[in-house]
Amino acid sequence: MDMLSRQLMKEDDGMTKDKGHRTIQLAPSMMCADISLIPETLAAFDEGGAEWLHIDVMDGAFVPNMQIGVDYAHQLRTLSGIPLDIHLMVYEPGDKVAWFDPQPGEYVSVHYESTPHPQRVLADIRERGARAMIALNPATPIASIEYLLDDIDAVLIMTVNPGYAGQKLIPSTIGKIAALRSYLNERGHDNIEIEVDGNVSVPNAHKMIAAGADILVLGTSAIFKKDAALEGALQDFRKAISLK
Ligand code: S6P
Ligand code: MG
Repeated sequence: MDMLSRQLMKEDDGMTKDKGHRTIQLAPSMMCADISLIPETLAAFDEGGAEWLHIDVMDGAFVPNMQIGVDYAHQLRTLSGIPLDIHLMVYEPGDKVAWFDPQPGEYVSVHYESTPHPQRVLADIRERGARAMIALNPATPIASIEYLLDDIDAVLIMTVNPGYAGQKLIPSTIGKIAALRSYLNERGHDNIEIEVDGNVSVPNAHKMIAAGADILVLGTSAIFKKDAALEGALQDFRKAISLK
C-alpha cells in the first residue's frame, strides 16, 4: 500500500483520530518480529496501515543489548514501503547516522544522554531530509530539550529504560508525557510530535494518548503476542485504542 492510500484509509475510518482530531500513528517494533516470518509480518503491517517500522539500534554499551544492524535496516527498505523510524541507542551517534542512510520522510531518534553534541547530530539528520527526534530516558528531565526546540520534529519519551522488550511501564512517565505536551504547547511548538516507547499495551496506550502521545511503538505488549497471528493485529489494536 502506498503512503497516500494508507493516509486515506485512516481518514476514512476515523479510528486513529482522538477527540482533538490528532492522528495517532503506529510504529511496530521490528526487534520483536519473528525473523523467520519477515515477509508475512511486513505484509500484515502494510495491510494494517502501519505508519512506521520502528528499528531499534543497540550497541551493547549505551544499552546492555545489541540489536538491528545496518544491512538488515537497508534490506527492510527494499522489502517494504513503510518508512523507517530509526531509534539509535548508541554512543557517538554522530558517526552512525550516515551508516543508516536516512531517507526523506523517515524519522531518526538520537538519545540526549548519548552525545555531548546533540544539535550537531540532529542537524545532520535534517540535512539528509529525514525528521529529527530527540529521545529521553525515563530519568532525563523534560527541560533538557530547552535549547533543542528549533532542532527537532519530535521527542521520544522512553516509558521503560531502553535495552529490552517486555519490560514494565515506569509509572511516572505518563505524567512526563503530559508535562511535555504542555511544555511544547506553551512554547509555541505544538507541531513537535511525541513518540512513546515501552510497554504500550492497550490500557497504557489510552493513558499515553490522553497525555498527548502521537506515535506509539508497538512491541510485545501490543501486537507481538506468543502464538497470536499478526494478521489483523494492527487493525484490532487501532479499534481497541479508538476514542471515538
Ligand atoms: C526497548 C526498545 C523498544 C522495544 C519495545 C518493545 O529498548 O527501544 O522499542 O522494542 O519497547 O515493546 P514492549 O511492548 O515489549 O515493551
Ligand atoms: Mg525503541
